[in-house]
Amino acid sequence: MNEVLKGGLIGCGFFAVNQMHGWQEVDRVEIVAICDRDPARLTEIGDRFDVAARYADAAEMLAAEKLDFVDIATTVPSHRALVELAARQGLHVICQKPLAETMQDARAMNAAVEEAGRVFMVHENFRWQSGLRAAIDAVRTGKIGSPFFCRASFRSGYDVYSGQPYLATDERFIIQDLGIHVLDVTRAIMGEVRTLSASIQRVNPKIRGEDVATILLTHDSGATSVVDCSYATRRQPETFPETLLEIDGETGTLRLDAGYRLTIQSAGGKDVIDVAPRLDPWAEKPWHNIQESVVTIQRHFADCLRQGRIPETSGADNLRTLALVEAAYLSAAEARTITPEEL
Ligand code: NAD
Ligand code: 89Y
Repeated sequence: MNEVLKGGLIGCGFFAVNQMHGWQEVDRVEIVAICDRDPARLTEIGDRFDVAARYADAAEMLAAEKLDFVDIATTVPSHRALVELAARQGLHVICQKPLAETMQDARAMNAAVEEAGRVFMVHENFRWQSGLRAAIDAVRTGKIGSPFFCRASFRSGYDVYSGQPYLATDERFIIQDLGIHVLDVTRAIMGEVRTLSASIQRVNPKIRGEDVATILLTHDSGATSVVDCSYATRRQPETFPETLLEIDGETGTLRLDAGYRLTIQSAGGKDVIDVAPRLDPWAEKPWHNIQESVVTIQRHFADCLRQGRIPETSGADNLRTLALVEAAYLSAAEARTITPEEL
């Protein structure tokens, strides 16, 4: 597949700007049409990225345009209908997280794209961040031996509500929005999860959902992880949007510390590596970490389409991450340990 891959973007909101910039960085991919039911947002993105084909309705866009894939950048309530629409049109799909509001919806979406014989991938981009990817690769290549403990920690007081107001008003907040990424990274490093227990808190009285979550995982391997997330942590330096890691393996340890500093210690000695993300010309600190990972994950999607490969963060793979999110809410609600496999 040497020709240009033609994409249509659905949802022209806060994060879509990063996705549009990201596609501009990927060779032989072009977003030829965009869609948003909000005319102001459609105009803003259309003018900024010089896209002439603009639609208020996704079905109309898919009927009128000749596309290879759609990139769905809307919030979760619309994901299932849009993925199924794209599947009916025989298109490849890349969809934002959280993939769906329920496991049932997520399974139906996977089935729809599979039946169409197309590629389905989720924007699960944290595991593509430079620092987290370096840590994943180090563990996968045996630098610290078999890992038996992981702490994956995201603690911040950054104001995410002004850019994403729905985070303050949705019933679910930090696990569904942010913990989902940290759980996914933990899966990528430590393998599949056997049991999960979680406690959640709301510290900020002005929001509806939980802004603190502490999750204990046991893995099929016998290892244990702690995933802790907070948007109520007032500290300096403010580390948004860094996920910090502490991993103990049978022959060494790995730390990903604030400031993108990766330390790997083993019998062979100690390596301290700068894994800071690059700052693309269009990127903005402190978001550059996430912005770089958007380019990387979108490039992976395009590579998979061209090479006929299943993406690492495929829709099917993401069912396992989504099950951890559901398990965490269920565990917190019922104060019991959950086996995500059963969800
Ligand atoms: P947003 O509300 O700013 O933008 C969503 C846009 O989609 C809106 O303009 C809305 O009008 C449009 N829309 C909704 N349903 C539509 C439909 N059926 N047809 C056409 N347009 C429709 O939301 P956002 O903050 O940009 O977030 C979008 C998604 O990106 C969310 O799921 C969020 O969790 C995710 N996100 C991911 C990351 C990441 O790092 N992966 C970071 C931030 C946000
Ligand atoms: O929506 C979230 C995400 O996916 O990354 C950070 C974020 O923008 C706010 O928590």
